Amino acid sequence: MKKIESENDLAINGAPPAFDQPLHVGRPNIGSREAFMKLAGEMFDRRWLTNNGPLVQEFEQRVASYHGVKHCVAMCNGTIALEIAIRALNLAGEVIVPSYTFIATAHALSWQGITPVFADIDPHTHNLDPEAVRRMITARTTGIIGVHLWGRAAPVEALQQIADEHELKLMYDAAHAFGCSHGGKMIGNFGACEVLSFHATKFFNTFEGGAVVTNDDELAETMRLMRNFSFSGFDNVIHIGTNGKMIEIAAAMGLVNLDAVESVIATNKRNHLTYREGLSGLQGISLLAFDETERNNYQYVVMEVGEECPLSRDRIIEALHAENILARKYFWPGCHNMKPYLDLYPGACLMLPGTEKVADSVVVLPTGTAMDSSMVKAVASVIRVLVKGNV
Ligand code: T4K
Repeated sequence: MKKIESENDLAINGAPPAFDQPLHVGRPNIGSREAFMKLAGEMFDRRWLTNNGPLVQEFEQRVASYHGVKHCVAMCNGTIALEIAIRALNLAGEVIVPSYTFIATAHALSWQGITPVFADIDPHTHNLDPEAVRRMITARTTGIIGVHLWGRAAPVEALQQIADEHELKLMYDAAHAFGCSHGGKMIGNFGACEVLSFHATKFFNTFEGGAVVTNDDELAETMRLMRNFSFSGFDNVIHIGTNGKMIEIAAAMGLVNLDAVESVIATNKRNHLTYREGLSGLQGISLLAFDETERNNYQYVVMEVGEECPLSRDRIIEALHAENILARKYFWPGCHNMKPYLDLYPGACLMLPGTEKVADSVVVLPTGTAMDSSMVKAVASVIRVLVKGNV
């Protein structure tokens, strides 16, 4: 790691990069390897590798109790979990979603012939704007999928009110919100159900994995069947199903990582505060804040580059990449600007000014256990030199 003190130290000006090895936004956090190997050994001895094994069952119970929710239905990834929740809720026709989200939120609908209708976000929160949701309701609308972007809760009370008024189903893509709360209540307890992702790049991972959490007994049972081809008993299939099962080795990783989850959150919080200090007072640069009265996982460090910043967002990204800091433009350019949605709604950008603004201004910075404080300080000092030097 090289010190960056002036413009002459910057890689875009011909100096060697600040870091020898690339820094990634989604570097996995990995708990005790010994504990993982022990669970893997026991799994091999049992010869039970998938199909609702004991590790998956234990994992489900621990995730449910961590979120204070009745049911956790573990799946092979967050996208399949979204698809199964959507199908179990009988969503059809049109479903309102934000465009400012990972493409999986929209794809999970389109994959089953449902039209995602994009509502704008509030540029201050990056989450759905309830008034924009109201504007997109038509006779074909059957539901709303809110996203708790960056782990900060969507406007759950307002969305519930809209859903109740219009008799719409409401569920959440909570892929970012493992371990977060809203109004003191853990995520997992809002809407009909909420979908978690345990992908390797999430702060809590099961290699690949996901789950639907819900307090609805019937819904949970339907999803349990659907993730296993809808087999009810040995030779009896009762409705359409798929293969969405979590495997035992993924649950083993989850159990081990659950033991480490509080310490990972503490590291993320420390990194967040170190970035906040390192980036303070820079013209046009701000860091998205978390409500400290809630539980947060701090897994995304979201920097916004405003119009007053002397450098463009893309120039900052280019300069960071030259230093081996692989910052990301999540979720640029917005789902509505990617196919097939671009062809479906060619004029959508006019309806989504908040989405366009935020998608053009965000830089997500590396954090997690792969980043110590000195690395975070070094990334912040690169940005300081860049912005102050106005290169
Ligand atoms: N809804 C929302 C709101 C989501 O954000 C996501 C997933 C989903 C639904 C769907 O859940 P899953 O079906 O994925 O469970 C990554 C993840 O693949 C994706 O899971 C995640 N959101 C999204 C925000 O980020 P990419 O395209 O950015 O991945 P990639 O391959 O560029 O990796 C990101 C960085 O992490 C790279 O710099 C490399 C590094 N990395 C990655 C992996 C896999 C590592 O260092 N080690 C690794 O093992 O999508």
